[in-house]
Amino acid sequence: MDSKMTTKISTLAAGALLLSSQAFAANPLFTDQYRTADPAALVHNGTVYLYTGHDEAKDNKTFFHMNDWLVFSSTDMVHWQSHGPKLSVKDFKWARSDAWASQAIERNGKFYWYVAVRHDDSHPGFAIGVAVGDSPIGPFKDAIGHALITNDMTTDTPNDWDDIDPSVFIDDDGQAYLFWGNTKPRYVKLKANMVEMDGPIHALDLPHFTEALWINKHKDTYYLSYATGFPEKIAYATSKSVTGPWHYQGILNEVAGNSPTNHQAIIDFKGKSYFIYHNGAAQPDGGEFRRSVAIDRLYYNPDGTMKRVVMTSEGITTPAK
Ligand code: FUB
Repeated sequence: MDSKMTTKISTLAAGALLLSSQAFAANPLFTDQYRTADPAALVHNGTVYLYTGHDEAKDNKTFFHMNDWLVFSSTDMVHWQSHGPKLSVKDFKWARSDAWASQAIERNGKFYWYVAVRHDDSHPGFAIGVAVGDSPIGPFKDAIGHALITNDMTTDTPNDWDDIDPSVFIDDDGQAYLFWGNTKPRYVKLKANMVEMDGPIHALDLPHFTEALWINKHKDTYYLSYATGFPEKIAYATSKSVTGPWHYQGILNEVAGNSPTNHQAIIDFKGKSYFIYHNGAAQPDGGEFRRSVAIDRLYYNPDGTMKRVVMTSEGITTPAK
């Protein structure tokens, strides 16, 4: 959709000119139809599904205006298909507003999409709900008819938006975990049905944690990345177990252009690793409340640490095959 064909002129050592065509997905990725934020990605059957928030604020002065979530897909990280809005605050009868960050995951042929929304007055504050569908692009419906996590379950933070930014993970032994949080990072085990907690909520200790948890495993190491400070950079910690202890490894990504929030998804796809995030760089009106998703390569060091992300405007220039 948004990939561009360029004609590139490069100079050979001999001084001759070579004309070559190259497909690439420039950053930010989607600039025509939607402002997109808070990316989450799911690799399924040779396709990457990208689940994003949808910034609809008219300008960058007031606040987020977010009503629904969008889905895109790609088989090469360069050419993207838009599937449009696939889930909305209105699909959760108990929710009032604010379609904030989300993540989808597959289990036993069903697709569970965890979302942060503002609850109605019966449970003031933000909450985490879960929708379910039979395919990665839905249709999705509220899986349980009530929130999975409500603000009154976590009472040790001063704000009422601490229960946001869900990141879900299924470990090699089949145990599922839900991570989330603003100000304080937390996790809980999920039952195999993916829609009920299985035990107590645990608090994590991550330095200078703000929000935007993302958990991934690469080789034999678990990675917990998150937004730190404000304006936000992305930091990360590593562990040999999904439940920790977590070892802080420093900054992974600097503040993303023209956006004080930063929110990442990290995937391996067709032998390469990718860092998916948002920035406020879309012209002419990108910014704090009108963000757009961008993708750059992520590289791991031989010792398992991550190299700092190099954000580019070119984006992904080599299609994954
Ligand atoms: O998009 C709304 C909120 O901004 C998200 O939940 C945070 O991660 C930040 O990106």
